[in-house]
Amino acid sequence: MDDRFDSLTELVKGHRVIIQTHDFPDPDAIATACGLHELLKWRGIDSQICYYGRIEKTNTKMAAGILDIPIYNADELTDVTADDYVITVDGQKDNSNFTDLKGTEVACIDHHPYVTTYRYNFLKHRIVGACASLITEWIMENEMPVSTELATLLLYGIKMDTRNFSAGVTHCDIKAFDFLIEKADMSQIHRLENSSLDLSDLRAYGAAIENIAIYDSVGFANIPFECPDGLIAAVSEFILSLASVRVSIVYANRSGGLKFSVRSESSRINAGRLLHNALKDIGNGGGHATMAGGIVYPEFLRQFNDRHQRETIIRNRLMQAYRVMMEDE
Ligand SMILES: [Mn+2]
Repeated sequence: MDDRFDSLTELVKGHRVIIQTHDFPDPDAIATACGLHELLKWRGIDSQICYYGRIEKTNTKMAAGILDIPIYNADELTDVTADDYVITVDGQKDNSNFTDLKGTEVACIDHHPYVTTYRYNFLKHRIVGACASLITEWIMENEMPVSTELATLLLYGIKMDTRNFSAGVTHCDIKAFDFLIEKADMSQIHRLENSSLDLSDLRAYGAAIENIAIYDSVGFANIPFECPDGLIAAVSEFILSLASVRVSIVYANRSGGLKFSVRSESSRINAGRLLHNALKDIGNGGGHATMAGGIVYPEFLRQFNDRHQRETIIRNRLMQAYRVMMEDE
């Protein structure tokens, strides 16, 4: 299948087009969706952007406001029918973070490991640092004029998903950076980068710091209340910044289950595989080599009355999976 932008426009022309990001979108998902919206508009194709969940973090909300494009909560789009064409961005249909929208998924633009068995009519998929880099590639190939605002948003999305060009960076991301850096408003990016914490976020950091435990080079921390995915991930990054921690595992309550965020700076530990192996049968998990997410199902947790007992079992499973991977090399 060819992944040229022209092929996508051929496919969607004459249909109502909806761009769906993953649930609880992050800056990369927002940037990708807005970039695609602008590309389509440039070719005379109208589209609407939507997501399920919420836009949770302050900096993501700020990013979503950079361009004057409405971004809908999917619940607001009550008139979607099966005839409408959906393009999923920064994720794939049937991913656990992709609530099904009523329309027909015809195309996917994504940079995560390809796991869905769903057959799209069109696919632009490569493992690169950020999905926004794939959109920037299309902008460059098609020589679309780029506004300062769009360049700023795309570059911010790429910086966020590559942890400032330090994780999962590919040639594609570097080329996007090279193209966007001259066009973006760097002072606005600086402002976004320094608006990542809400006062309420500090509660989660505080709770995690209270109970952090380190085994070998694995740092565990629990946030003992419900909190947004992005915040769990941010706390996980924070724990990883400890010199003695090479793999951080942070988890929080999630509708009766436990939500996990894992970060790895060890070349021997693939975070996605670690979570996948450890949570088999009791939940599910997966993701990239350096960052991963997962969940332990409420059904598993309900077998135990004692919170510490169940958490010990889960930590042991994770440490077991960790040791197996360390010995594998
Ligand atoms: Mn992404």
